[in-house]
Amino acid sequence: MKLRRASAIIFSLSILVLVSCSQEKTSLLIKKGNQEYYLENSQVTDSKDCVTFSAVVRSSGEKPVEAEFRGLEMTILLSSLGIDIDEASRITFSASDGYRVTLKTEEVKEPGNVYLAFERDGETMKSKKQSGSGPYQLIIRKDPFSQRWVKHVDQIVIE
Ligand SMILES: Nc1nc2c(c(=O)[nH]1)N[C@H]1C(S)=C(S)[C@@H](COP(=O)(O)O)O[C@H]1N2
Ligand SMILES: [Mo]
Repeated sequence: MKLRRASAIIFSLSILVLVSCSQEKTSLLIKKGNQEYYLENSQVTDSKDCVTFSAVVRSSGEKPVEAEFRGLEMTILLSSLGIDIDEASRITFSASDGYRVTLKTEEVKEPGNVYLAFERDGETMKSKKQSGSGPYQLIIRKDPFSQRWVKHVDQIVIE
């Protein structure tokens, strides 16, 4: 009898572990020198600094469309974490699929240009697995081409 109860407990525990592991984690790593900041999804999406902005999206094989995004301006996200970029020269955005883009700090500092978005047209951006561009996408509003709009950003390195 005891053995049966024990195996029932072990069985339910393993189900619990399986369920929690199958959930996609959407954390973001920001690095500067030996400083490392792991951000949980809610730290980004519930930030008081979130804003809504528009940008023209150019997806391969489609006409450009204006979309409404929600996210954080990069400079504001970094300063809210206490990360100073005044002495930095470049910022690299890497994605889970290996795609990566490096921007000069000056470009990131241009007001109203570089954002990290998590919502498009009122909907949470889906992950690569769910064939979306999220959960985070780098938006460079002044860039007329979208090659540098990194989808599925999971790491930001300041150098
Ligand atoms: N993570 C990631 N981001 C990416 C890419 C990619 O392959 N991986 N492709 C880039 C290119 S070449 C374009 S044109 C835009 C738009 O890609 P889409 O047409 O697949 O939406 O995303 C850019 N960002
Ligand atoms: Mo492209």
